Amino acid sequence: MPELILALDVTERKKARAVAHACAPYLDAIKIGYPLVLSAGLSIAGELSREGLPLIADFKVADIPNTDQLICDQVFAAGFSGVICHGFTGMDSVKACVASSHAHKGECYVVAEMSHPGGKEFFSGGIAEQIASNAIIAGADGIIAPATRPDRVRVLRGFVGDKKILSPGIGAQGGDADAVAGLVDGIIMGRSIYEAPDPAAAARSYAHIRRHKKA
Ligand code: NUP
Repeated sequence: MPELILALDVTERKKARAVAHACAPYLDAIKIGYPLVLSAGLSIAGELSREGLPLIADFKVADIPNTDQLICDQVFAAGFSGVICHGFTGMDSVKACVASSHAHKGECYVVAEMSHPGGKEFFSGGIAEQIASNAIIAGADGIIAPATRPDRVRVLRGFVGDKKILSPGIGAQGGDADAVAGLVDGIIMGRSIYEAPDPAAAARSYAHIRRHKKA
């Protein structure tokens, strides 16, 4: 049953809190990243975590292992329950993110293939498959795979088994929620919820997705 994860990429603290609060009953998690944290400050994490939902830090951490560990330690100290890192940095870097995440009883997700058109330029020719396999060997809790390319999600599922696949790219990026709902564990959705005239109603309208059975 895929979870519905709100990508809260608004850049105004008050709006972020209002949207999170209004949508919370219809969500399974909230994901924030640079747009909100750089505008509102890291303390927004503590404020949003009061909604009682898992809070994922989409910082796409991509550095040497020591720096990765320092970054992830700060992420979890700030109140997040999960972090997204890149996988092209190599096994040692991913392992550092996983180690910090698990030391804090959090989760670590590795970007295997990105959802935008440019995501095919370098995450191609077997690279995404290799990143996905490495993520699993490194002990990650799952991968990020593109809802804009359900065929690729299907392929990557073969490399991650029962680990989670969280999938962005629905709506604003052209992906169709129903096309991937049966393939993934979580659907990440941003603009089609937070830019809607009534974000809570928009979030509620995806309730049927949360009932899909995984194929
Ligand atoms: O490959 C990725 N594609 C993607 O859109 C990896 C991501 N982490 N994201 C994020 O998902 C992106 O940064 C944004 O926060 C969210 C999608 O938002 P939207 O296109 O639904 O507004």
